[in-house]
Amino acid sequence: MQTYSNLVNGKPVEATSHQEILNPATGDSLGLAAISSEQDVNDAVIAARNAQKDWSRVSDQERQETVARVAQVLQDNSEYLAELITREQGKPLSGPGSRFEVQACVGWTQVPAALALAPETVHEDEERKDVLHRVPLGVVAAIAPWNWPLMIAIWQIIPAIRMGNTVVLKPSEYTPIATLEMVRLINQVLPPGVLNTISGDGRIGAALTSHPDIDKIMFTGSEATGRRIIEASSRNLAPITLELGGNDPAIVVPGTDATAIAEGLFWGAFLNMGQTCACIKRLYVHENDYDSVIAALSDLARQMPIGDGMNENNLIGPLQNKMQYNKVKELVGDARSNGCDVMEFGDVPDTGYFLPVTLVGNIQDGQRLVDEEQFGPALPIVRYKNLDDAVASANSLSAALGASVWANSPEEAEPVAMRLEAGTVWINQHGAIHPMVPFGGNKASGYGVEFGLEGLKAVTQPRVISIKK
Ligand code: TXE
Repeated sequence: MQTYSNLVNGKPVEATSHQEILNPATGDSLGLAAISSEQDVNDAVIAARNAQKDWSRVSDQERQETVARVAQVLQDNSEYLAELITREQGKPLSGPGSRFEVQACVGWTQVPAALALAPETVHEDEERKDVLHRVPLGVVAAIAPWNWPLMIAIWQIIPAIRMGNTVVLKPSEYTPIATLEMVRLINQVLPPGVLNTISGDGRIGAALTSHPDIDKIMFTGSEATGRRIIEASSRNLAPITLELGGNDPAIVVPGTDATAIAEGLFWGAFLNMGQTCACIKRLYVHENDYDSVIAALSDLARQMPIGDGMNENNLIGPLQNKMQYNKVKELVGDARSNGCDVMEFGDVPDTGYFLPVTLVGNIQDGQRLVDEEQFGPALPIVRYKNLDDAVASANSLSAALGASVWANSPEEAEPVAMRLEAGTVWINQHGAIHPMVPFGGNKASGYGVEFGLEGLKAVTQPRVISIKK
C-alpha cells in the first residue's frame, strides 16, 4: 500500500505510525498517511526556524519569483492534484469541484506573488521622518481543515512564505494525502525548510500551536478548536488569524424573481455539498415568494447528478467523513421529527457518505437545523412576513462570517445588506471570494482577515525606522 510522508527541511520523514485513508464515495483505500509524533513537531519547528533566517534575507523580488514558480508547479500538476482531492475529499472533478479547487490554488498563489508591501512614510516634518516597514513574523503554524484541503492550506501558507516567513503546516487528519502530495510537489521550487508538514489529529495540532517557538497561527476550523488554540497561544503569544466557519443567512427581498436567482442560491448553499465555511446555511424568504423559491430550487435539485465525483457527469459528491454525515443526518432528523417539510432529491448511491440534496421548509428560527452549522447538503428555508424580521433573524446568531441579499437590482438589496452583521455581505451572489478582497469573520466566526494586501499584512509585523533629520 502506498504511504505518504511528511516533509521537513525538504526531506521525507520516516513515521512510526500511519493511518489508512479511505475514499468517502467508495470506501476504497487510498493509502497510508504518516502520523507525526511530538518529536516530529519539534523537529519541524526547528527546521522552519533555521530556514527562516535565510529566507527572510532573500530579496523581495526573488521571493515573488519563487512564489510564481510555486503557482506554475500547481498548474503543471493540476489534474493529478484534482483527482487526489476527489478521491480523498469527495468533491467531484466537474463543476465547482476539485478542478475548480486546484485552479483556486493557482490563483491564490499568483496574486500574492504579484503583490508587495512597500515601506510607508507615516510621518514627515522638518525634524523627522518615520517609515513603517513590514517584516516577517518568523515561523507560522498553519492548521487546515478537510473541506477545501488544498485551497485553504494555500491561503495559509502562500502569504506567509511570500512575506519571508517559514511554515509548519498540519493538514486535517481526514484529508492528509492530497495536501502532503501538494507540499511534496511545491517543495521542488522552495528552499529546504521553508514549508514543512506534520500530520495527525488535534493532539498534534495542539503540540504545534502551543509550541514556544511559533510566531503566528493561521487556523481554519471549528469554533471549539479555535478557542483551544487561543488558550494554547498563551505559551508563545503568537497572533492568530482565526476563521471559524459560519451559519450564513441569505435574505430574498420581497418580489424577487425566483428563477433569476435560483442557480446562485443553489450553489451558494450546496457548493461542496454544503461543506464550505461561507455557504448559505439558512434562507429567509418572504411568505408571498416562498412557494416560487422552493419550486425553483426543487427544479434545480431534481436535475443534479449525485455520485462518485470521478465520474465527470456527477456534480454532487459524498460528505467527506462519517462525523459530518452523522451530524447532518441528525439535524435533518430533528427537523423531521418537529414536523418540518423535508424534501429530498436525487438517487443516492448506497456506498459511501452520500446524502440527498435536501430542502427543509416549514421551519423556524430556534430549530437546530437553523441555529446550528449543518455543514452539509440540507438547507432550511424560513418564511418571513417583513424585512425587519428577516434582518433580525439573520443577525440573531453569534456566527457572522458571510451573508447575502438577493433582489431584482443591487440598489434594492444594498440598504438591507448594510444592516447585516457579517465579515462579507454579498449581493446576488454568495461565497464569491476573490484573492484581492479581504475575507474574514465577525463575532464568533473569528478575527483577522486573509487575502489581498490585508492578508499579507497579517503575516508581518510592523517595524518603524524613525530618522532624526
Ligand atoms: O473541526 P476541527 P472538525 C466546522 C464544521 C464541522 C465542525 C467540526 O461545522 O462539523 O467544525 O469539524 C485541528 N489544536 N468546520 O472536527 O476539530 C484538526 O486536526 C490545534 C468549519 O474537522 O476544528 C484539523 O486540522 N489544532 C470549518 C483542524 O483543527 C487542532 C472547516 C480543524 O478541525 C486541535 C472544518 C487543537 N486542540 C470544520 N483540535 C470552516 N471554517 O470552514 C483539532 N485541531
